[in-house]
Amino acid sequence: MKTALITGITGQDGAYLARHLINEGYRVIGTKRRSASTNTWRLDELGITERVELATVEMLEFGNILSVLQEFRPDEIYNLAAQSFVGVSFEQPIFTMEANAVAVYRLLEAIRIVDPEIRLYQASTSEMYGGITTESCGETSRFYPKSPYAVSKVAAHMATTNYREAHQLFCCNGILFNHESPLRGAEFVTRKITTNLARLALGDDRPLRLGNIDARRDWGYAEDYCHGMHLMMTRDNPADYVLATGTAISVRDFVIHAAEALDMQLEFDGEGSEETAHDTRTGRCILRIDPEHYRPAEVNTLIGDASKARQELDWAPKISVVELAGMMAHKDYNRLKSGAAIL
Ligand code: F7E
Repeated sequence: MKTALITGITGQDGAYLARHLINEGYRVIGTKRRSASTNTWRLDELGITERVELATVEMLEFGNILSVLQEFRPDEIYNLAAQSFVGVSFEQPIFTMEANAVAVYRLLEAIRIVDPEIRLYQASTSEMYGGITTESCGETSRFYPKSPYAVSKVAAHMATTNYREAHQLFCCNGILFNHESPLRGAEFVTRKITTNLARLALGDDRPLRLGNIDARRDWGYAEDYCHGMHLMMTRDNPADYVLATGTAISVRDFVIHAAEALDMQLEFDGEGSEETAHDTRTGRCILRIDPEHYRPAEVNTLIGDASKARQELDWAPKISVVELAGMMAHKDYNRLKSGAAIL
């Protein structure tokens, strides 16, 4: 039986990946930070809370990481723990660098000391490209990070590549474009949209408030992407792979698709921060622009080219962004209707 260690197991990707690895016959250890209460709602929703073992690890403590590797001797580590909010990284750049980049050095050093045969998946991100182009980005495209988050992820990406080359560790960077699901955190734009539209569909009259609705992202379904992470770790040789759908739509279009799934037909009026959207069927205001959600530096468009993953991993996304918006909107509607809290 192989053992996988997942840092950040309580997040969206950690939960889907844990379920996948359990189904593949792995023993799954998940790390969590020391705190009075650990929120396992995603593991609970997937019905796997009792099937994973949780270990308390602080990624800022080298000794802590070292001892957890010595104790569990994992075959594979999936490093998903991060300060993953791009907007927050402008307010907490130093913590973001510590948690997302220096922590990766700790992990790489711990692997080198404990057992250089341990395989590492590092969660890289499309944010590293920074939207300098509207062309699709692949593994060799130039990085131009536009936020402290993206800078930290470029550093982690480069460190991972360097340990692969300098110390011959089996480590892969998965450069994942935006990936969403009903388990996405409610602060990210897709889930913010679906939770708020579900609330409006159930009669609440406070409009959804968004920032830049013309930003375009290549949104895929998170579960598909977690299968891709595992495929990278099953190769004979380590390499980096982009996972993406190859299609980008705007935040505005995501709102339209999610609204349609809840029987709302939106019409937009006005411009810039004065723009609003109403439901043509009821006349109700559904969306307002709130400049508070604008970012100091915005990534306008991100589109990924996953042809290497298609060819070498036989990986392809199975769910389109329209299906994804509908799935998330319906799930949030049903959650709210049954009185469940939005987490
Ligand atoms: O923003 C715009 C916002 O926060 C998407 C993380 O998983 O994916 C994620 O990063 C877009 C941006 O995700 C609101 O300005 C408009 O252009 O959902 P998001 P993100 O920043 O793309 C990458 C791949 C990661 O690696 C990250 O960890 O939507 N937007 N209005 C808004 N965004 C938010 N959050 N809230 C708004 O009200």
